[in-house]
Amino acid sequence: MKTVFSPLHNRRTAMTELDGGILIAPHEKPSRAETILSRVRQEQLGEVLPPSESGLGPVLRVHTRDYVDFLRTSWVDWTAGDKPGEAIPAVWPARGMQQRVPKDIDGRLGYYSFTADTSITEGTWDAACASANVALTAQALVANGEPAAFALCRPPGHHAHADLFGGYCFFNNAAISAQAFRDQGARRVAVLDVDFHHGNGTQSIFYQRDDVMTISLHGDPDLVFPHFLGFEDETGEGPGEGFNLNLVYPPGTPFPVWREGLETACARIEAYQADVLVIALGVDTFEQDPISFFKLTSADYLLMGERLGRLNLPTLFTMEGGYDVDAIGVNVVNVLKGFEGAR
Ligand code: OKP
Ligand code: MG
Ligand code: ZN
Repeated sequence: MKTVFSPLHNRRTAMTELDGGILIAPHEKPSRAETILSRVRQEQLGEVLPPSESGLGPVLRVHTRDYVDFLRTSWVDWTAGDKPGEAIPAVWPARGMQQRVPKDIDGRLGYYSFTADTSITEGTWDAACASANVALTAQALVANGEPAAFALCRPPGHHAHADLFGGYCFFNNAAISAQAFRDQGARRVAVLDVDFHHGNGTQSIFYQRDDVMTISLHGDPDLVFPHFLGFEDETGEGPGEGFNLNLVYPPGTPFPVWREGLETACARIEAYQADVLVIALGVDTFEQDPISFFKLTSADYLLMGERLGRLNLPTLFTMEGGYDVDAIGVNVVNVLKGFEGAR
């Protein structure tokens, strides 16, 4: 299958991630994308294409205008205040407080975020736009008849809500792509999130809708990020009731157990009669991942891909997490090769 990749991902090079009470070098770093790209080339997965410029139209189908404006201007606003470091939110409109957009940049950072782990930096806007363009270019390949395509997105997207950044995510590339499929005539779109973390942004964006089904397998939010969404009793709301599914697993979960969840997910997607499938592809389920607690092996990713391929749907893969850079290329390309082997 074809891969879409932009070197502009590199504009997202943060120095800081607030973790464990100190500022560490971010887990979500440029070498992640470069390692995946090398492996795609080494394994001759297929042609590697640059993105075309999609403009903000398709982004604004999912994200609010004020959020997009905030992201575009946040770095300039931050530096205008003579701040010495990267832009890190530190105050939020919590329970009992006003939900108003403040003028001051510190207030706006909190209003438009849900975490402090994701510092905004000079090139973040450019990279987030490039990442959305990568997703939309791969989406167009699938819409125009390719059986599958790989959007090598960076930064990732699945934690981003309509008007919130966090968890290393700014634009929700999977959601933007799912909406683009709908806008181009697909009747039912399924988004399956196999990243270790709950796809809270994607769930939230489509929670009240029945035209995009959202399913995520992930670590129990009682124990791990994003902590405040992703529980199994979240099944959708209003017209969306029954069109969201969360499959939650404990520390140490190995592939044979995780795979049962994948079977459940696949059965739901088949019953839904989806026209097209978006896979939010994170490989932080890996046994050596530094921030996660599942126990998948590199060989397991071949089997994961093979099962996804047997759904026999036009499929877009958007890249999400995975933080063991030594294995990320092998693991991602194993999913894609397993997928192609099944068709
Ligand atoms: C992004 B993706 C805890 C920091 C939490 C958030 C993890 C975001 C994962 N000290 N970091 O889903 O892979
Ligand atoms: Mg997930
Ligand atoms: Zn993740």
